[in-house]
Amino acid sequence: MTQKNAFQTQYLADYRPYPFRLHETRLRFRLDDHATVVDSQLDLTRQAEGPLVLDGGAGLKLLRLAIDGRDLAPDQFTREGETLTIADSALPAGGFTFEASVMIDPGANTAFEGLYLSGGMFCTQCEAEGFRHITFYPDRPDVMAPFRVIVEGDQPVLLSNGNPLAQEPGRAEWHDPWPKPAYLFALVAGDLVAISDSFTTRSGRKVALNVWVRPGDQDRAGFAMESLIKSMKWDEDVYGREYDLDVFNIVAVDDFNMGAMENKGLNIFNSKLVLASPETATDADYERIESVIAHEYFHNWTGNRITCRDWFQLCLKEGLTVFRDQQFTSDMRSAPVKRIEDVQTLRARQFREDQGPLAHPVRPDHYQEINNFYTATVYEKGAEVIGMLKRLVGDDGYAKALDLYFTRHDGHAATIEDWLKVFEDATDRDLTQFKRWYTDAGTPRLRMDEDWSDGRLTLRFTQHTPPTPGQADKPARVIPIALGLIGPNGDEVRPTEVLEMTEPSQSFSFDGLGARPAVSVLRGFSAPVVLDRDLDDAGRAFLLAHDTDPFVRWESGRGLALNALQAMATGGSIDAAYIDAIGHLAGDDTADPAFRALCLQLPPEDEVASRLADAGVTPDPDAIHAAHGHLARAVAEAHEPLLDRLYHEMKVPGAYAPDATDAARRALRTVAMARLSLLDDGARAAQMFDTAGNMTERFAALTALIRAGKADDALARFQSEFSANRLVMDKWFMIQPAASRPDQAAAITRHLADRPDFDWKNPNRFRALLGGLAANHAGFHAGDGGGYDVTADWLIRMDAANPQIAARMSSAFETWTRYDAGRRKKAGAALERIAATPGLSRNTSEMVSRMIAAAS
Ligand code: B3K
Ligand code: ZN
Repeated sequence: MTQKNAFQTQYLADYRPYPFRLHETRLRFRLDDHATVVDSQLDLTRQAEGPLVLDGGAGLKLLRLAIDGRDLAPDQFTREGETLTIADSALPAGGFTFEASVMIDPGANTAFEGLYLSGGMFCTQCEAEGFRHITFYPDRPDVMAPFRVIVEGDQPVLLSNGNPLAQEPGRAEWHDPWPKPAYLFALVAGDLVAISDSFTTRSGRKVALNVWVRPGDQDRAGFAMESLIKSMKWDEDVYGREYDLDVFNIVAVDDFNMGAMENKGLNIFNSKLVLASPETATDADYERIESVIAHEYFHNWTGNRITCRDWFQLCLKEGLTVFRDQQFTSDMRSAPVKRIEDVQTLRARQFREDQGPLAHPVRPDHYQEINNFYTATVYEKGAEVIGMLKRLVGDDGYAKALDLYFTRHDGHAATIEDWLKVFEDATDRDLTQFKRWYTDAGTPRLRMDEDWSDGRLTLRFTQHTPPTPGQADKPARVIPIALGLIGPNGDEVRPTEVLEMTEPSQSFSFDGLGARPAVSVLRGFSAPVVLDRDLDDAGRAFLLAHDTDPFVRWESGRGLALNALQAMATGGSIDAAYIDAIGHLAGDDTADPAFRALCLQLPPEDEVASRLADAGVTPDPDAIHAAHGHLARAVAEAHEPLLDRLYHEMKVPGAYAPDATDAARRALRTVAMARLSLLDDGARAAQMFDTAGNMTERFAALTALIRAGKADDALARFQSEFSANRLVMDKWFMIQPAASRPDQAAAITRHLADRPDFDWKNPNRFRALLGGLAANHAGFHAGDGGGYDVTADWLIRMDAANPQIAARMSSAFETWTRYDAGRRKKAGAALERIAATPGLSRNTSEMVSRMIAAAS
């Protein structure tokens, strides 16, 4: 990828081990809003030639440096940029203790990296490279040590990693015996209350569990605790992994750059992923809380006990931990529904990334700013790659390989090569070709052609991966293709088998078939590829009705919808095949309501644009938006009585429960309501908004009212009812730009940004508003450039306060080269304006220069 900016690029090929071994880290914090003092002692031994270099940000005010208790003179060290180098002459030959005292200003830290204040509470975020803003340290994941931490401050609760030692008012001492890199360090101090429980591990260790929240939030923390206990049990049952400390603490904070962080024994969470009550959280929020609590907990083994050698290996912990949290959710809820949801996310985020200038391999080999690589490719595609591996080696092979991984690499910082080697050793397979999934960017296109003669079906597959930045030609990959055959009467004539494609082009034959079967291919989405096959609408409708694989059923309906939308967005008319087929499915009371709800949803407008771009057609966002509206309305008109029946029958009686069964009914009911509100001028939506006792239905109703242009009253009531609840107000800020008419979205965004409660430095609030606009495809890409402009204005402003958030949000522009010349000119100008901002961060600078490079 071309980079034209002043920042340095880091390369995987340049990895060198740290020349010192770190035996123990001792820290003492004397907390103060603007003058926190951090004393550190590191016990080191030289392992190889090379200077003692420590990382340390410009914000560290140096008070003292010493070796073995003797202060260093100014000529014994140099500080340059973000590094501190100690002169070799100051170091004893064997082991020694390096000491530093620094002063930092948490109250001025708006980047929320390192130690900062959130609503008066001290907290930390150290992954990836935040610890260097706390003190001088070898801030790299392959330097691991046990930690002893003393926290002094007048806050009632003082937390750090590991087990508590002495605790007295104003002072707490913690010991984490498990060697860990600095990115897993955490400290929290504040006025907090806990809901507490305990878990006894299968070997009998009793673990104290706490979910810490601000006073008043306790009644919304119970679901997080239940989720934690389920996760601990599941990891023992399925992966044989036990927890390894006496306490496990979770803390909810309001200002947090991401979802959550897996610090050893002290997970820190964005409060939106902890706090939930029926009145304030949707079913989707509950499901997400359950899965993120699990994800962070699972990191205790996949990430913490076994960490990454360097940040290029990020997918080693993230891909695997996402894969594990997906398995967990499948086990807790409905596996087919979870698989379809994961594929939806993958396509909406990762395929989109792969199609544009930000495409990169699951394991990148260079970066400027690692925080820009916490992406859908590293996470979600990283998980898909593990799913393929499991499919190829089978469940037993996978279990053997994972056991070997845990025994061989426990306590180490590992690489993707180490990961693949355990599979090779455990299963006797050569994974050289498979490794391309880690090193080559891009989504393969897989074409299937069928030939039928004399009872023999021949399937010819051809694969091709389009070029991505810096990678022009890509050799063939191993593609596991799960496949089954369905006879003309709807019976499965061959159950699922996995074909292993390894060549650019390859054929597979099936003999002895009485009649030509329908091919159910890529079952369960067995590989993250774009499948291309000549299948007419009747063929798709047949699979939607008869396939035994729920993913392919859903996919067939989606194929019909995409064909219809594509035709309508380029001047064609409404497609009856889709409308008929979807009616049959929606009315099938034997099918899971969640599955029917998923089938009733239309593919997102952005995905229609992507598909048109793939086919070489310049997408017109307004035409796609209009087609979307027409098709949704046509479904409503054709099936009004059925939708009305579902609206009534799917109402869940009794008290709200966030489980999959009830959530499924609400999903089908709310999608029926949304379709009907296109015909009844929002009447059913207004009724649902008034009477619903839970946020799932209220929020769905509010969304439908905005789409119907009837939301003024509901928005005002929602705002006055929830003005004191930040998380609910984030939904209010998000849905207005997201669901409003595209030609009004930018103006609505500007208007909301002027409100005093648009607390833009809070990442959730900022993401709600600007992310809401970005989610409105035709609104963000409005022809007058208004969506681009308001986004650029706010990215520039945010970059000066919080570079990570600005850089991440800049990916709203990642598809900009798909569109017509007029839009490209406006989006390009907005990107240039961001790039030209004086003092722009490395984070945002890298993102915009990669996106601008796509134009040339
Ligand atoms: N590991 C953290 C993400 C850290 C992001 C740093 N910019 C959360 C997670 O994936 O579990
Ligand atoms: Zn993670």
